[in-house]
Parts: sequence; structure tokens; C-alpha cells
Amino acid sequence: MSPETIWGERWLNCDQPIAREYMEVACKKQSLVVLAADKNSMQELNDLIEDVGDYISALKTHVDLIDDWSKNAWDDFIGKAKEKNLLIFEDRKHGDIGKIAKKQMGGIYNSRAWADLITAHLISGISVLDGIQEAWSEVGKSGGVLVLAQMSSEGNLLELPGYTDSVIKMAKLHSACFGFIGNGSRPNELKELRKKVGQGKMIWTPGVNLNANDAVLGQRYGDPKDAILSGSDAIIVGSGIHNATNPKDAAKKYAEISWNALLQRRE
Ligand code: 5BU
Repeated sequence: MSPETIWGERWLNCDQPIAREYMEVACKKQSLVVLAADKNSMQELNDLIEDVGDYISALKTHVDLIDDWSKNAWDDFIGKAKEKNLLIFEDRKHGDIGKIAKKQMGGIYNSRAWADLITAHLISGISVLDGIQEAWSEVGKSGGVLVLAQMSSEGNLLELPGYTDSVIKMAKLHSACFGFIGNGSRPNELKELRKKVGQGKMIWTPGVNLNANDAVLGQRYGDPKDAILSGSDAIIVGSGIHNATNPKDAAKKYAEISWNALLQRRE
């Protein structure tokens, strides 16, 4: 079956090349899983990608939580992820004014060179998207921003009346906007978000874990199938996979659940 048949309206309306690339990879791998690779050493990251890389469709990183980070080790790791056909998504949560966000795409980590996707808050206005876009274009790369419309953590201030609506309104028409982060732990909120976003943008959701009791420090978890059926296009799973006794089996399980949910959604 073609990606168009599988993704339906989303394929037709999300026509950015990078969104199409994600949807194609998801079909090839039969997985809507984005791995949140929250490990602290390069060795652990390399082992993890080797183990589960075939069952995920994108790799989400926090480059600044690695103890033994070096440019060479990182480039190697990104190379391995690319061999597994993964989009690289740095969860930077930019939030500064445009010209600083642009500079922050450089620096030691130089995420403009390797990140295909990056997160941003719109708390300081739309210029953050302009800054990120300019940074990519200066190194001859294009990428997409996942804008935080909701969060999974308890008591987050994005829930204040009007915030999510304003973010969607501002970001939806910006060419750097790949889509929105939605709250994977609350299917009803997600359904509302999908209605507001429409079909033309991705919604990716953290806060997904089959074991809701694993949530610590204000994290909230919801079910992967519910998230996809409520309009999410990718489940972002961290500890549900990397803390599992057998990460490969866990990744396969999340992949299967997410893929079956997508098939069910199109019926
Ligand atoms: P977990 O181990 O599945 O809870 O990891 C979740 C990941 O998603 C982690 O890297 C967070 O930084 C990230 N995340 C989140 O949990 N909630 C949010 O609202 C956003 C990102 Br945005």
C-alpha cells in the first residue's frame, strides 16, 4: 500500500518534503515510534540505536545531557542513525528571540548541521522560527520545527486559556513549521488539538508509555493506541523503550501498536 493510502488526508495535506519523508519511512518500517534516546553516554546511545533502530522512524535527542560528548563521537552516532533511515530530531525547546535562537543553532553542538527537526516554544513570538530557519539556510540545510502547542507534564502553563490557540494560529502559516507537539497523555486534549490544527500539519506526542505508573517528576503518560487514534502522527517514547528489560522487544511492541492504530484510523 502507498503512503497516500495509509496516511490519507494527512499525506495529501502535509506536503512539506520532510513530512512526506517521515510518513514514507513510517510506512517502510511500519512504525510511528520516535525514540527519545535520553541516555548519558555515547556508548549507551550507540548500543541503543543498534538495538532498536530498525523499529523506530525518528530519533529524538537531547544533545546536552551526554557526559562524554565530542564532535567526532556525535557525528559517528548521527551517521549510524542515518544508516537506519532516521530523521534526527533535537528536542532543544528553543524560546529566545529570533537572532539568539539562530546563534544557538550553532555553538559547540551546531545542531543546524545535523538536526532535521527541532522543538521551539513561541513564548517570545514568531521570530524564533525565522531565526531557526535562517540558521539552517546558512548551512544549506532545511529542516522543520515542531512547535510546542501542548506539553505532557503536569501543571504546564501552555494549558492557560488561549495559549495553544494563539500558538497554532501563529505557527501554522510559517514555512518552518513542521507541526506541533501535543500531549500524548490526554487523548481528549489531543482530539481538540487535531481539530484546531487541521490536516495540514503533523502532531507528535510525548507522554506515551504502556505503563502509566512509570511516570516520575510530573510526567504524565497515556496509551500509544489512544494517542494515534486521537490524531497523533508519531508517539515519542523514551523510558518505555530504553528502560525496558528488553528494549528491542519493547520497540517492536510500540511499533506494532502504533502501526495498527494508524491502519485502524484510516478505516
Ligand atoms: P519518557 O521517558 O518517555 O517520559 O521521555 C519523554 C521525552 O519526551 C523526554 O525526552 C522529554 O524531554 C520529552 N518531552 C516530554 O516528555 N514532554 C513534553 O511535553 C515535551 C517533550 Br515538549
